[in-house]
Amino acid sequence: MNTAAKLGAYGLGLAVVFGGALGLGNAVGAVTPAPAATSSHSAHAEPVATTAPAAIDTPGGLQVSENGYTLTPLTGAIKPGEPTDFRFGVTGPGGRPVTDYEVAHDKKLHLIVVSRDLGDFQHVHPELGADGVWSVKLTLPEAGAYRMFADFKPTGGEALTLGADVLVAGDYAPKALPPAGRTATVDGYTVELEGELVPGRSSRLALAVSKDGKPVTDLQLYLGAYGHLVALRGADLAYLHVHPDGEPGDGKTQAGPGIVFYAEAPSTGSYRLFLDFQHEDKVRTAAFTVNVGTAPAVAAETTSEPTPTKSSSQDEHGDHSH
Ligand SMILES: [Cu+2]
Repeated sequence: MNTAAKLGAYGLGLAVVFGGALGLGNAVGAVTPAPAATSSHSAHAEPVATTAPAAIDTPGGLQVSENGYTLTPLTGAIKPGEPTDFRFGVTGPGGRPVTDYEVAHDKKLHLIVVSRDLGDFQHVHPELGADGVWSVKLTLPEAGAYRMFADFKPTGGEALTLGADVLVAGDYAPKALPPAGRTATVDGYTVELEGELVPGRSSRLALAVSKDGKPVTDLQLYLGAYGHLVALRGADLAYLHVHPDGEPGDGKTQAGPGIVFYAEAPSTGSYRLFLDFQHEDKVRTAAFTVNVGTAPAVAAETTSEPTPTKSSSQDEHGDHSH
C-alpha cells in the first residue's frame, strides 16, 4: 500500500469513528499531507494555498518566548498560602516592554495560573502599569511548581499564549490527575460534558449547567461570554486553542444551560478542562479530566484491577479577582 492509499484508508477510519458532524470531506482533508515537510533545509514553510486545514502549530503555553515576544516573571520568592504581589512583563521585538494590547474577551491580558498537577486553577486579570509591568494579588495555596500562562494579543501582533514556571518553596506532594469523567460539580452546580476531544483536529464540546436537577438558563455574561474554557494537556501543560461557538446577542447563543466550544487537542493523552461560568453574581469553575485516544496496550494489560481513585478531589476555586 503506498503512502497516499494508507493515508486515504486512515482518513476513512477517522471518518467512521469521528465523522458524525464533520463529514467525510473534512476528515479526509485533515490527513492530507501538507507539502511543507520536504527535504528542503529551509525552516520557512511557504504559505500554501490549500483547502486542507492547516496543521496545528506548536500549542501555546509551552514557551516563554515566541514570535519575538518574551514573558518575564518579576516576582521573587513566593510562600505558600501568602498573598503575593505577582508581577511580570512582556517584551516585544527589540526588547522593549509591550504597553499596547488589544482587548479580547473584555481584557487586555488573561492570566491563568495552575499548579503543575492541575489541582489548583486560577484565572485572573492583572493591571497594566504605564511601564508595561503587569501586577495582580495572587495566593498560591501550596508549595510546588506552577505554570503561569499569559494569553494576550499585542497591538499589531499575533495572539499569543506564553508560559513560564513559577516555584513555591516547601514540601511538595503532587496529586494524581482526578479520574476522567463527564460530570463535574462545584458549589451545588452540576456540569455535564458532551463531545470528544479529537487529536489533531478541532472538535465540538458542549457543557450543560444545572442546579438542583434543573437546567440553568440564566447564566450571566462573564468577560463577554456565558462561559470560558481553558484546556491543558496533563503531561506538559500545553494550552489548547479553544474558541466559543457563537456569542451572546447573535440571536442563537442562549444563556444556558448549554455552552459550546471548539477545542483542538494536539495529541492523544490526558487533558484537564476548566470551565468558568457566572451565575447569581459569582464566577465558578468546573473541571474535568478527559482522556484522548487509547491507552497503550501494555497499560491496558496491567490494569485489570481498578486504579485507586481519590474520590473527587475536584477542589475547585471560585476565587476570581476582577
Ligand atoms: Cu481572563
